[in-house]
Amino acid sequence: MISLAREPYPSRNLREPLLARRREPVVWSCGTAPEGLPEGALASYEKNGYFVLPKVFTDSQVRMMQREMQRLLDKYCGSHDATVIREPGSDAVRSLFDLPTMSPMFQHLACHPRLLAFAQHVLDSEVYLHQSRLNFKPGLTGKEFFWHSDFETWHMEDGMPAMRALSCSVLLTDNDEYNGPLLVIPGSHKTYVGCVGETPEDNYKSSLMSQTVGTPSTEALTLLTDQAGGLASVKGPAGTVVFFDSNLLHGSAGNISPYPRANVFMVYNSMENQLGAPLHGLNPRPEHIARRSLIQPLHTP
Ligand code: 6CS
Ligand code: FE
Repeated sequence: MISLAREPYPSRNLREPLLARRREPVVWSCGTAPEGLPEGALASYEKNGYFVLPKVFTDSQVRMMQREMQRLLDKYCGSHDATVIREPGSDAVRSLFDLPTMSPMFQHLACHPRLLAFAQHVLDSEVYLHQSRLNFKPGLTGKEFFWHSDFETWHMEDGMPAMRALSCSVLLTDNDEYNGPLLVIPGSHKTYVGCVGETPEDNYKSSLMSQTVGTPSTEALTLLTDQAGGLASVKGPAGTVVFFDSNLLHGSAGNISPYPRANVFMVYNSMENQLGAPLHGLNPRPEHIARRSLIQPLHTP
């Protein structure tokens, strides 16, 4: 009798929320840590699911990236291109997806030696960009990102097989307590939260503005926050880099400060973890959200 492989991370077709234990390691490599990482960085990342590297980029490098960000904003602010996501209830640009196709500078950023070395070490393989985006969270109009696990979406809607991906956020503005910094539940990356609620057709057309499907239950959020001993906010000056695991529960509040909270997000996926078929018969999401074709490993220039 051959038993069918059970789905290790079920979601979206559940009658009630579910918690499952993570099957994969957090840090895949057992080798020597990449150069330049502070002592204990990988242990902290393994335990908490995220790690903050302050001021990786100098003020002049940040200014260069801010000018490039403004160039892209000016170019796309009136565009109907699918890579442009607007804020709910306003025309303000919320996100720009697929940065390397828009900007050689952000393609170069994805191959930055310190960013790439961290991703290749943690994922213990060559890596490629599964997704990239600029989240602008404009002052006064930037709305929240409710609690979610990116992996839950990427597993369900993109067919990402395993938790062998990570996000790298480069802060292009200061992220402080006023402008909606990233909030995380430390340690939540070790528990997979299966969510109730069917996935609508073309869900991404609304979920990137406001996610309502694939969001953890109140009980799950409360339990994992209790276990963590509380939430953490990821604050830092522009030029700071934050790495976080694909399954870490995170979100961010709306920005009612008059200043933007603009960050680049790049998702490094292992070359051994390329996308398969989405679950529940969903149609694959577009390439600018989830890369499927022409996949080449990233290398430092
Ligand atoms: O659907 C996605 O892939 C996106 N959704 C969120 C809220 N975070 C990750 C990613 O940008
Ligand atoms: Fe996310």
